Amino acid sequence: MLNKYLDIKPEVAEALAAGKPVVALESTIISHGMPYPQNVETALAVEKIIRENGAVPATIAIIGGRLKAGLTPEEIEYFGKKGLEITKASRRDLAVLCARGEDGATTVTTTMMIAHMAGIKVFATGGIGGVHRGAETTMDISADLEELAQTPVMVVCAGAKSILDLGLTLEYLETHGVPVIGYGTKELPAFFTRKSGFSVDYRMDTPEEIAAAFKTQNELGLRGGMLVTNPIPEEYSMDADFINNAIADAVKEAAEKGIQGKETTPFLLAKIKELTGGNSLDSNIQLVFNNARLAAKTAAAYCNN
Ligand code: PSU
Ligand code: MN
Repeated sequence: MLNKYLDIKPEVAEALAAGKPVVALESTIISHGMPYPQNVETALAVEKIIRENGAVPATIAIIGGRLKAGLTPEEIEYFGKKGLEITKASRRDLAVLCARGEDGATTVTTTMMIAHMAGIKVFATGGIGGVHRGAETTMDISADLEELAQTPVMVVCAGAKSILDLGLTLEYLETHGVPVIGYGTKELPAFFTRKSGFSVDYRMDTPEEIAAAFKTQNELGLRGGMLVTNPIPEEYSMDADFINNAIADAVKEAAEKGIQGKETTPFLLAKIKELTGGNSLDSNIQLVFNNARLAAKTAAAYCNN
């Protein structure tokens, strides 16, 4: 029996029933990750790219207390326009939002949860949350890592921004048994840049190879997801010093202002955008497109496997 709080969009339900590829997409990136109207334009363009690459898109969100696997263009517009007014929903928020009949923008965590309830295997986004710098005293570790540890959904991203401690993030994923794959690279990409100085666990060069590894993980009965990191295309990658200076300033300001809890990541992302201007937004959009292409091809390979 499907979850009584879950609504699967008919097109998505039909694709899943027919064993066709579906790719999940998150809604926090729409409401909290980019400004209006670029957020809506990007979300709609990402869906189009997924279709062009042979899969059905399912943008995930919570609307009026319903868990939605697949949004209409009108619902995407609604999320984009409301922006920061919508509650950023992590695992701990899910029950309260459903019980109250409220809206929620799903993070990587809740998008994985709802994708899994619906039977979707592959999810594309920009960047994931992780272990924050200074976590040894703040204990600020994103719930995204716990979800990767327990929910069998593949997350295709461009690595993580160095607003995080990338070394500690990798250690945490290792402890929890989450394989970290580099697409065409042995180096963990750092979102705006292709390099980070850290290594992934395995390099894979085709969607088929990634799909086969994830299928095997599922067939072995191993719980947990897989993190596929896809470097930003060279032509959109940013100057490492420029972006890292902006990140350092953002982290410093967050500490000075006493920003904490769920506000930390949105604050840092907004600050970096302010400091780096339109360039970083353009790069951000392009890397999401790039991840959508890889996720659609990998979902298709998973279904043919
Ligand atoms: N990192 C980004 N862009 C984002 C996010 C993280 O570069 O949009 C969002 C994602 O929705 C992610 C969430 O799941 O922030 C993590 O928030 P937190 O660090 O509070 O767990
Ligand atoms: Mn946090």
